[in-house]
Parts: sequence; structure tokens; C-alpha cells
Amino acid sequence: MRLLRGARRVLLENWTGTSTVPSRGLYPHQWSWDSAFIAIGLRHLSVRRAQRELETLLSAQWGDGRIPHIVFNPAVPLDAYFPSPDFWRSSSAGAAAGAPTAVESSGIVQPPVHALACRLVHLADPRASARRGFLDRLYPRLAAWHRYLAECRDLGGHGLVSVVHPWEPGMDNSPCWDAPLARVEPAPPGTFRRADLDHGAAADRPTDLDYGRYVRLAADYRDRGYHDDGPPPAFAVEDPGVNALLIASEHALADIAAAVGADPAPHLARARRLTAALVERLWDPAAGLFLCRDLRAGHMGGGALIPERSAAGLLPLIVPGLPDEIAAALIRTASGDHFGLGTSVRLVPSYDLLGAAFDASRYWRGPAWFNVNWLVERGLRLHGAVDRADALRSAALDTAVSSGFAEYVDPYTGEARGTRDFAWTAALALDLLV
Ligand code: 9YW
Repeated sequence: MRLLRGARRVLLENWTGTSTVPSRGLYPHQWSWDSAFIAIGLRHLSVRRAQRELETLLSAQWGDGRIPHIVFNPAVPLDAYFPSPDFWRSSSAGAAAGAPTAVESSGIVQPPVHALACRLVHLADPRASARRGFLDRLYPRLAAWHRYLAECRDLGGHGLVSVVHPWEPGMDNSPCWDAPLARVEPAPPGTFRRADLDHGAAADRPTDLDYGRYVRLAADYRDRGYHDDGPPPAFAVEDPGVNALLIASEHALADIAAAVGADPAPHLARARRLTAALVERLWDPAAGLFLCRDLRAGHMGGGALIPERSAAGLLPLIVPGLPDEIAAALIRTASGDHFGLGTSVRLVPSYDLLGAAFDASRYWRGPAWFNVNWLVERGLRLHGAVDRADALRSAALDTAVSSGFAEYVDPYTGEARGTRDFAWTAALALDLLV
């Protein structure tokens, strides 16, 4: 069958021997949440490889518990990707935060999908997993990762994780970041070279101005030794996607704890606390959606909700134990005019179809991404919207093949955008298939 053959080919071609690159040309290193999604699909081809994928990533974990968003492959030339290891300088600039010296990485993070992925990889062959002590070895690392997020990244002090860079929530140029980013002085254009434009159409990618701001924020974080204490950074946002994924992963970590003979209760308690804070801080009943909160806006230090509708606001659908009335409202919103599921679009767009900044081609400003659609499919199923989940599943499978496993697609037509043979598109299609 075409999908199975194609997905297997993409995953084999992108495998480096210890992990999988998101894309051979555009992203030639290991990315954190990509690896989690990739492992979820890879487990259907080789449980051993899926375990290896996650083990490689977690072996680059920092002493403070953070899992870096990129782990660099030393065999890849420095100019193949920007920002390269000589920009991040993790082993020296991150020394006080416990960055490893044996491997170079970035110093920011990505959404915590890892415990969820480890549990799914374990379930693919629990006996083989137990024989290798897979969960026993990874449990302490996953627990330290969640502790880092909950303790060092609660910048607002209200029990939610904050991101300090638009790359952290994984949705780089979402219109949600336009207002918080407007306060950031961009790095001058001549001071860096964008390698991404060697591989992607400029109209499908963030702008040079966006990049200038990304560079400034990353350099400032590096220059403060990647520390999270002290004055809040210029960009500090509570994102519903990141927090929802942490909650889902905390539930997975409770199951992992039970499997290795540890106590699941603290993980379930943290999941409950995070869920309450998510609803309290980010739920907007009028929009029927979770919004992002900009900690640097508003008065009295509480921040202010950002009035933009992003697919990140639908991701709490994957949270077990989300109040029923909120889950029902989210399902209505997904199917309404702003996201068009089951009516105007093939796949859930990354941003509001009616939003002023909507652009069907440009990255996280409208196109549909397969990881978001995989999560929404899972959330719809979790909350009983089985017919909608079934329809989304078959649309995602068809579009993955017809787009050549595109990085993202036009949400209306399913036409490919960005790069092709993208690893998580192949992996997640495989997971939906079997
Ligand atoms: C970058 C690798 C990453 C993804 C992000 C996506 C993009 C750009 O590519 O980031 O240079 O890191 O926005 O979600 O993990 O696929």
C-alpha cells in the first residue's frame, strides 16, 4: 500500500543511525518534539529504533532537567543550519545550567510530548521494553524534565509553564506572537545568514524581521547563561499547547511511574493542578477556545490574554479530565467558522481562518500541520467525537500521501507547502494507519 511504503521510505531515509532528522535538507539535526512524534510512528516499524530515537534525545538532557530543542549532529557542516552550534555555545554558555559537554545543543526547549511518546513506544512491545529496562532508564530523566518546566518555567507564578522564545511552543511565526514580538529589537539583518531559505520558498517561511527578533531573543537568553531566574525576558508567554502537552505527558508519566514501581500520585496531582491553572488562566468562554497569555502585557503583573485564535488553543482537547463542558465547547469551535473542521477545510488550520493575519501558505499563520491534526484527532476521540475523529483521520491519511509527506499544507486544498518527505508527517500518518 502506497502510504505504508512511502512512510517507511521517508523514515528510513531520514534515519541517521541514532535518531531521525525532520528533513534531510532543511533540518539536518535532531529536534526535540519532532523526535517524540517520530518515535510514535517509528514504533510500528521498529520498536528498537523508536526507543533509540528517544534515548538519543534524552542523553543530551541538561543537568537542570531541560531537554534542548535541537541536538546537533557534529558531522553536519556549520553552515547547513542556522542558528548553528557556534551561536548557541551550549557547552560553555550553558555550563552553569548543566549543559552536557559531550554534545552541542540549543538552550531553549520545545513542547513536552516525550513522556507520552515513551509510553506509546513501551506499549508497542511491553515485554521487549521491560527486557531492555526502557522505562526504568528513562523515567528519572522524564521526571527531571517535567520538574524543570514546572519549577523553573513558572515565570508568571500562577502554576503554568511559560515559553521564552517563539521557537519553544514549536509554532514559530504564529500571529499570537506578533504583539509580544513587536517589543523586541531585531538583530541587524547583516549579522546572520538564514540557511532555511536555501531549502524553502520565502513565501512559505517566516520573514527576515521575524528572524531578526528570534536571533535577538536567543542571544539574550544565551548571554544570561540560559538561566530562568532574575528579571523576566522580553518574551514570556503562557501557551495552551505547551501546557496541555505537559498535562497529557504528566498523565503518561504517572502510568510509567506505576510500571517501574514508583509512585504515580505526584504526577497525577501535578496534572490536576496544571489543568486547573490552564482553565483559570487561559480559557476564554466567549471565544470557546484557550488563548495565549502575554506575561509582559497588562497591569499588576498578571499578563493579558492575546486576542488571536491559534490551533494551540484546541490542543487541550488531549487533556484527560478536561471539564466536559469545555471539551464540548472546543469541539464546537473546531467545527465552527474559525477552524472549519468538517465544513470548509480538509485539515485543521494552524490559525483562525477569519483572522486578519491568516495566510494559507505561510508556516504557522494558517497552513495545516500533521502533528496538530494528529493531536486534535486523538482529542476528539478521547472526548467521544468519534465520527469527527474518523473523518479527520482519513483526511490526514489522504493528504499525507497526496502531498508527498509535506511539512505543512494549504488547509483548504491540501496542497503541499514547505519541504517534502517530512519525518513527523510520515510517522504520524503511519500511526493513524495502524
Ligand atoms: C526551526 C523542525 C522544526 C519544528 C518546529 C517548526 C520548525 C524551525 O521546524 O522550526 O528552525 O527550528 O516550527 O515546530 O520542530 O521540524
